Amino acid sequence: MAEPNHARRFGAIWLVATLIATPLVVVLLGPILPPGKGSEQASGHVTDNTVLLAMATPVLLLVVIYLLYAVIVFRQPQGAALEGPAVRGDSRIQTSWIVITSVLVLSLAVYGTVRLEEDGAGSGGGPSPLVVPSGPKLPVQVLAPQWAFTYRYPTYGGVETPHLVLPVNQMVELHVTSLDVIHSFWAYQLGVKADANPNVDNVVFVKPTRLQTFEVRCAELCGIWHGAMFDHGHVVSAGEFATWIHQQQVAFAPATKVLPPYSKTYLPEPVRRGG
Ligand SMILES: [Cu+2]
Repeated sequence: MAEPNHARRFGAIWLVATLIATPLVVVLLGPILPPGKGSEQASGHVTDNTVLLAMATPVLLLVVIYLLYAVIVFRQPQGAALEGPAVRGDSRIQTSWIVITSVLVLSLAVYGTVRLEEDGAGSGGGPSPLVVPSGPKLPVQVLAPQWAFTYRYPTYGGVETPHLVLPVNQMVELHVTSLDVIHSFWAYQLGVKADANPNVDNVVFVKPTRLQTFEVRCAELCGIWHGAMFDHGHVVSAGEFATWIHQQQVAFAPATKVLPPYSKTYLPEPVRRGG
């Protein structure tokens, strides 16, 4: 009995499975991928995760279907000792393996670079980010002392607040810095993560696109209460923000007076407190 053309048969099964599964993955799983669509940057992450998943689906199918195909079709008959043809030295398989994997990896590197270059993708861009979004921006300084973030609003008299509140649909320019050891500011639902290093002004842009409560965590081991460096922030309407920031200015007026003047970075906290 003549052997069927396994490569062609397997290729056809894989192609059909890929053509069915990849759109399903994009349509059904894409919308529920993390971190959700809480900001323009977070929505960008969802898009990126969808692209990665769509590219990974044919690869996963290749491995799983080949495994099943081999188990079913290449099963050793009872009592027989058959040897298949050696794949080693097959230049077609070697060439396509190297070409396909190289194209996949290099195209992902290009895609990632382009996406980062477009808007910073919610990551810290250092003191002078390569790309600065156009239009008005609300500057907010994120201060990371051990073990609670605080927030300073330089355009509102430099008031420093214990919680982060942001107006919706407003581009925010976060200036992340530390007053002691290294921390990392991570606002999960906003798709923002930026290192907080002492003496460094790490700038990250984010535009929240819906009213929400989001989580803020420290994402860099920073001492014994690192795990408790956790808080909730809020995205509110422009009107609510105006009311809130005014209340903060009034409530913290005595504290604002004794704070050091607003600056991109500060001396370490013990010096700051002792001033
Ligand atoms: Cu920390």
